Amino acid sequence: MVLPPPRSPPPLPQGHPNNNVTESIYERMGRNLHLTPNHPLNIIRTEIYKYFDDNHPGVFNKFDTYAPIVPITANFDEVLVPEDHVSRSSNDTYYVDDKSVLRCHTSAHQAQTLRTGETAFLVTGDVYRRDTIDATHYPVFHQMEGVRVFTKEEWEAAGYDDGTKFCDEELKKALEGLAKHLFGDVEMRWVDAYFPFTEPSAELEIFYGGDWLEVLGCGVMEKQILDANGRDSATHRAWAFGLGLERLAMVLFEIPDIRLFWSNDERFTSQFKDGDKLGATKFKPYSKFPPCYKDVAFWISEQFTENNLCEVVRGEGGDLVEEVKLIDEFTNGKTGKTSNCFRITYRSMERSLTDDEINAIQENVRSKIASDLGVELR
Ligand code: FA5
Ligand code: MG
Repeated sequence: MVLPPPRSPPPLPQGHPNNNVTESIYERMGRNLHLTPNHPLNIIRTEIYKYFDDNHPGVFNKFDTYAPIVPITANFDEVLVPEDHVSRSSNDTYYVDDKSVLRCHTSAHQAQTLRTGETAFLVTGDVYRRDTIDATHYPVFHQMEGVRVFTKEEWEAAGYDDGTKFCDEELKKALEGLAKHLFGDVEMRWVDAYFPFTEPSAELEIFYGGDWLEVLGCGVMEKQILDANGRDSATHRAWAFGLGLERLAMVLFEIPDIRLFWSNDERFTSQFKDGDKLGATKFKPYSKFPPCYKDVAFWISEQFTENNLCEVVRGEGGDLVEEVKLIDEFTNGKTGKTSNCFRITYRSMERSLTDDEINAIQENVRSKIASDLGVELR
């Protein structure tokens, strides 16, 4: 498969003091993996659409080209994220300037889409988060938002007088059905969760690779969001969910590392075909190259965060970085200073790495840590 050339990224105002979008993130914008023919994310998006269309013909409208730069109000305020919520911090979110962010979830489009009069819709797109680094977390990933609004007549006709209860049950049924459609018999469980925009809320986990993997968050939309966007909550209720497309595709195709979705290597891209029978394709690893471990220890300061460290490491090492993990922490009784030791795992999915290459990257990582993170290397 030949990937189409990347669309030119949307204009990104540079130089604003709030702008914390790094080069390596900027490069990912406009890649549109979820719309790339024969890409696993395109295949899973299409399968999910098919599930909803087969079960509810003509009900769901789809939006998958909304731009990822959104107003702060859409990303946070319109979905009731409190002023002091951690997700608003520049440690967690990429700010473009003082008015806009790279959306950190597709929920940023809930209110806007409701306002245009839609009652059942699926919104798919790339989302951006400053986050930790390991096999199931990546700073750019893809979500699909689902929303369905019901009227009082609908839940009463189904024999319910509690619209919230009706929505909650409809939601769980729809998502369990989706998991069955995608994976057949798979072990799954519901876990209680909290989101500012839903009540009650839950997360679905799937047993994969010997552990529980969180694949989605969901719940019954807060009435305030309905009321603010043209649906009187006295006569309307809605369910909403946000799926992690990479996580679902990892389970479906047995893809072991989230970095692979960005690979242009033929040995990866040639393995997936639009329209293949669901469940027939399993990723065949072309080989596992050896990892290279580098530890870095430093005295932390108050401003130090793991997300900032991950950004520095990703900036220097790119997709050669497989994991960044805290392996030791202690506080010196006399000075009161706290030391952290992180282990960085470098591994290419395509070739063997040379010592020289990794040593050079690690040297750059060390000097960036010392100059940018306000810590003292040990
Ligand atoms: C949300 O983003 C909510 N907006 C979901 C939601 C929508 C809840 C509507 C209620 C109603 P959360 O932060 O848990 O929730 O992310 C949702 C999913 O995105 C996760 O379950 C996971 O599958 C995926 N995900 C989260 N962070 C990452 C990451 N760094 N890399 C890859 N996938 C991720
Ligand atoms: Mg979650």
